[in-house]
Amino acid sequence: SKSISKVNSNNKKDFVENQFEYHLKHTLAETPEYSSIMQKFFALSNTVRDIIAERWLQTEEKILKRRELRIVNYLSMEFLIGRLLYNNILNLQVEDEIKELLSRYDLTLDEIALLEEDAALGNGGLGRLAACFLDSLATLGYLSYGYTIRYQYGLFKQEIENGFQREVPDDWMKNGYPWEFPKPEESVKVKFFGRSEAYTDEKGRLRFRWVDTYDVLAVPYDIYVTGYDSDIVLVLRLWQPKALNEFNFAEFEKGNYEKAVYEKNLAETLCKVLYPNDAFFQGRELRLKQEYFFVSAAIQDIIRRHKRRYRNDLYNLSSAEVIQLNDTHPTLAIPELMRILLDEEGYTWEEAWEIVKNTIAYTNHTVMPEALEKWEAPLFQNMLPRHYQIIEEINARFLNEVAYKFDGDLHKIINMSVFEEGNIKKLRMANLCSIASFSINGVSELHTEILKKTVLKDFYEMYPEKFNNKTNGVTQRRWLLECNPPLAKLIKESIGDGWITDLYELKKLEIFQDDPEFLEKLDKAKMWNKERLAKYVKEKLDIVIDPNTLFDIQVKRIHEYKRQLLNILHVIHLYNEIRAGKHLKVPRTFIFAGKSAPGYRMAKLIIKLINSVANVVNNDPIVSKELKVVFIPNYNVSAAQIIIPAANISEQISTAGTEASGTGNMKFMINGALTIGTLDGANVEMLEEVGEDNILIFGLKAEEIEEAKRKGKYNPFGIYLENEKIRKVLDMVRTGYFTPETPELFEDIFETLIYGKHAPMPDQYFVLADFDAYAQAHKKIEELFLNKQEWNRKSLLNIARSGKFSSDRTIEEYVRDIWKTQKV
Ligand code: DL6
Repeated sequence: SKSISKVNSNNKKDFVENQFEYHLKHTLAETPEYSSIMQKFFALSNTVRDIIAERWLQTEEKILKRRELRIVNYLSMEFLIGRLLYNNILNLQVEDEIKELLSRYDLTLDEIALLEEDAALGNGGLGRLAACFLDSLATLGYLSYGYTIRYQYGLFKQEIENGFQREVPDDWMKNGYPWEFPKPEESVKVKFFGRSEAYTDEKGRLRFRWVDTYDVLAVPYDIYVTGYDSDIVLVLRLWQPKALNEFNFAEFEKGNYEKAVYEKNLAETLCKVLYPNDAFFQGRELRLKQEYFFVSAAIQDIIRRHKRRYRNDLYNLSSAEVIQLNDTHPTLAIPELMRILLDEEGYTWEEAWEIVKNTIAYTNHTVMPEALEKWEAPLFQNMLPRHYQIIEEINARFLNEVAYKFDGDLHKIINMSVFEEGNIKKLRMANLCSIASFSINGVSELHTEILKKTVLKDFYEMYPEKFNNKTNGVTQRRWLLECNPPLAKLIKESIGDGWITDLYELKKLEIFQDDPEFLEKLDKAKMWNKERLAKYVKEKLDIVIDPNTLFDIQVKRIHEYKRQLLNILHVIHLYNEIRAGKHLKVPRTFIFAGKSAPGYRMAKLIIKLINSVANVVNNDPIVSKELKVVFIPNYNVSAAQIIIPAANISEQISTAGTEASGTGNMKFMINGALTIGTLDGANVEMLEEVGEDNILIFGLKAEEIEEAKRKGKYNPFGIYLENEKIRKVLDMVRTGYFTPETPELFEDIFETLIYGKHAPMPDQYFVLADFDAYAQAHKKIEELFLNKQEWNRKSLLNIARSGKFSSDRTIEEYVRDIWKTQKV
C-alpha cells in the first residue's frame, strides 16, 4: 500500500489507520464492518509489525556497517516472552493513536490485547529473565540475537480439578502467531548420530569428519524484539525442524523400515514440546537432541553472519561476537564451535580453542544438585560421536593443566574432569562450561559466593579471574509501565518519565515519603490493582475476595525449596487461632499461584493441600470473615501482570541458600509490596537497598542451614513434639482434616517432614525450623498494616529504592564486565 512509508512522529496517526485498513482488506480479505474482533487483532498486530519490520531493516544496516560493535548472542532453551502486542505498542509509542483508532470500532486496546496467546516458551525465572534481557538490550541499543527453539507446545496450561493440577497442552500457535517472520532461505542442516571418521588431508594432516548421519533442516522464524523508544530491534530466532528427506528409499529397499522414516519422525518430534521441569534435570534423549538442535543451528548462523560481515575471516570471531550460555542447556555450543572450526574450516586445535574460549561465557542459575545437567556418556556418544571425541580432547588437555597447577592432586582431577566415573560414566556440563568459558557468573551476590565455595569451588581456585556476579533484574517497561497503569501514571505525574529507561530515577520519590496526600494517592493506585485482581478471581474462580483485606501473595513455580508448604502451614495455624477466638487484627487474603512439574509428586500434593485448606477456610462462616485463601490456576506472564501489582505482601520464603536469585521478588518490590523473606538470593540485596525497617526478614541464614546439615543435628521430630502449634497443624494435615473423604492423602507430606520419606533427610528444606520466626514476622505485618500511612510510606520506599533491580542495570554490567561492546 502507498502508506508503507517510514512512520514518524508526524504521520503516526495516518500510518496506523491506513495500515489497519490495508491489513483488514488485503491480508485478511475482510471489511471493517464484518470482520471479527480476532481479525481486528490480527490487522492491528500486522500494523504494528509493519513499523517493526522497518526498524529491523535499519538495524540490519547497522549490523553490517558498524563492524566495530561486538554482537551479543544469548543462547537459551527458554524465552518466556508473554504477550507482545501491548508491549510493542508501548515501546513504539503509538498507544494514543491506536486507542483512538480502536475507539472508532467501539473497541478498547485491553480487550484486543487479551486475544493474544501468551508465548509460554519457558518454565519460570530462567526463561523470563532471558525475555527481560532482550527488552533491555533492545532498549539500551545493543546489537543482539536471542536463539531458542520454536516449540509447538509451550509450557502446559494448568487446570485445577477437585483441587488437583491437571495439565492441558498449550497449542499457542493454533490461531496463527502474528509476530514471527519465517526466513527459510537461512535454514541450516543439523546432523545426529553416525560416526567420526579419521582421514588424512591433502597436506598430510590427520583430520576427522562426521559421517553416516541422520539430518534435519533447521528453519529460522524471527521475532523482532522492540525496545522502548529505540531505533533498533533485536532478533529472537526460533528454530523449527523440518525433514530433509520425508522417506529414505535406499533404507526401505534394504528392509530398514524404521530407518526409512527416521528423519521425518525426528523432525516431527524434536520440537513438539518444552520440557516442563524447572530447576530439575531429567536425562532424556529427546531433550539432548533439542539442546543440540538449536545450538548447532545457532552456531552455524553466527558463523554465516560473521562471514558476511567480515568477508569469510573467522580469526576475529571472538572480538565480533560473544556467546552467552543461559545455564548449561546450550553447552554444546562449545564442542559444536570447535567441530566447525576444526573439521569444516580447517583450523588447528590451538587456533580453534583460542577462538572458542574467548567467545563463550557461562551463567549459572542454580546450585541445586538435582538441577545440574549430567548426561550419560553412552547416550551422548551415540548421538554426537564427534562432539564426544572433541570433549575428550578438551578434557584431557585441561586435566594436564590441573595436574600441573595442583601438583597432581587427584581429588582435584576427579572433581574437575568433565567425566564423572561410576557405574554409568557421565558428562558434567557445568564442568565443561567452566573449562571453556572466559566468564562464569552467578545471578545474585549470595549465589555467586555459594558457587565459589561449593559447586564450582575448584574452578574458582583454578581461574578466579573468570568469576563474577551479575545480580538479576527485571524490565520496568513490562513490570511497571505496562502492568500497573495507575502507579505508572502517578509516578510520571510526580517525577516525570525518566524512570522508564533509568529505574534509579525512582529514588526521587523519596521526597514524598512524609506527604500524606501523595501516600493517599499511592494507596488508591494499590486499591485499583486489588480491585482488578478481585474481579479476575471472581471471574476465574467465582470466589469473592475483599480488596480491603491485606493481600498476601506467593506466586512462582511450586517447588519444595520455595516453601509454599511453610506458607500454607502458617495459614492453617491462623485458622486454628481464629477458631480458638484469637482474631486477626487485620483481615487477610492469601493468594497462591504456580505450576508444578507434571511428574513432581510432592509439589502436586502441595497444590492439592493449598486448595483443600482454601476450601475449608473459605467455607467456614466465622473464619472466612477475616481469612481467605485462593489458588489462581494457570500462572503465566499475563496472570502475573495482574496479580503482582495487587500485592501488599510478597512472599519470598525459600530456604536460605537455595534460590539463586529470584526475580518475582523484584517485580513485587517495584510495584510497592513489602517483602516477607529469608536471606536468600537477591532478597539479601533488596534488604541492603530498602533498609531493614521496610522489609520483613526472618529465618535461618544460609551458613546456619549449611552447618545444621553438616552436623546432622537437625531434628524436626523434636520440634513436632515440643511445639504445640506446629503439632496441631501437622496432625490436621496428617489425619485428613482438610480432606475427610481421603484422610491419608497428605500423610506423605508429614512423613517427608518428620521422617525424611523420599528425601535425603527429614525436612530437608527446614520448614519446621523456620516456622516460629515466620509466624512472628507475620504478626509484625499485622501491626504494621494497622497504621495505613506508615505502611504506605514503607511501600513508597520499596518503590523508590528498587532502582537496582532493573534488567537495564544487569545488562549494563554484562556489557561492562563480559561482553565489552557498545551501544549502536
Ligand atoms: O536466574 C534466573 C532464575 C533465578 O532467579 C532463580 O532463582 C533460579 O531458580 C532460576 N534457575 C533455574 C535453574 N534451571 N536450571 N538449570 O531455573 O533462575
